[in-house]
Amino acid sequence: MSDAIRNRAAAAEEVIYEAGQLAMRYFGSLKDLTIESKGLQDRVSEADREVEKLIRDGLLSAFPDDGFLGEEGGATAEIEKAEFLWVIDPIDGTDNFVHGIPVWCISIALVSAGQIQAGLILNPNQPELFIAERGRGASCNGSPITVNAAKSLTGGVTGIGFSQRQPSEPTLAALAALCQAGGVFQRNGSAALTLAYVAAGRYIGFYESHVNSWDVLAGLLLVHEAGGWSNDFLANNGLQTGNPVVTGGPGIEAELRAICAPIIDP
Ligand code: LIP
Repeated sequence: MSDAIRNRAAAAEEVIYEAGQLAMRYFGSLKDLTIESKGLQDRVSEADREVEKLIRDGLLSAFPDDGFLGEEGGATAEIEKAEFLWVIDPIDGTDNFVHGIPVWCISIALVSAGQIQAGLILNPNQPELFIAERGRGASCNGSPITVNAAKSLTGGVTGIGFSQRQPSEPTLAALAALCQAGGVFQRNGSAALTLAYVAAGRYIGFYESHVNSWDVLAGLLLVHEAGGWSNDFLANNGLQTGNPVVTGGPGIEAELRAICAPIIDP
């Protein structure tokens, strides 16, 4: 782990807590929140934008040469040339947030040399801070976490993601196969928080037929550093165009990859 990565991860930990305090202030006054639609069941509020601005200003003031890719504000110039790139979802689970459901989080990922080097996910509602740095394991509020040891899909709950931005057939086919295999599922509306829960062993796995990089990069590093696996999300320009995601603990890899084949190879 280089000092450049360590210093950035430490700075991100300070920034994410400040962002969490701002987000909770907005969450506590939803009646005053301006909410807009980005598309079918895809909302954004001033909370998303203001939290992302706080994170962007905090990180780029400390590391002005870094690149930045945020869900709401987009990308700084030529992110593919940035030695260090921040990938941010200011509020993942926005639909829960704007409806007063305390199932949302803030996700910050650091990418360098084509790999996710650090990931931080804060759920200020608990509060729980999940952190991973490549090669240094994963933790929740400072305690080490590991993926679930389930040996089959019957061994726990599989998280699923779904939005109207994607055709439903592949997701429904995988869902049917999961149920026929004796599994159960839960959609909580936040890919990032679901991935943090996979890393902590609370869900045995997760899949969604298409997500954006800002939804999942921090969570995927958490899962890998907690002993799990995933498809190669960054393949085929996943950073800028998104990809399907399937991930989980080692004991269910073959089974979950098989039922998600319609999603991974549509
Ligand atoms: C959400 C994702 C989730 C997806 C939702 C939404 P957002 O991100 O985390 O997996 O199913 O439709 O896109 O928009 O709340 O940041």
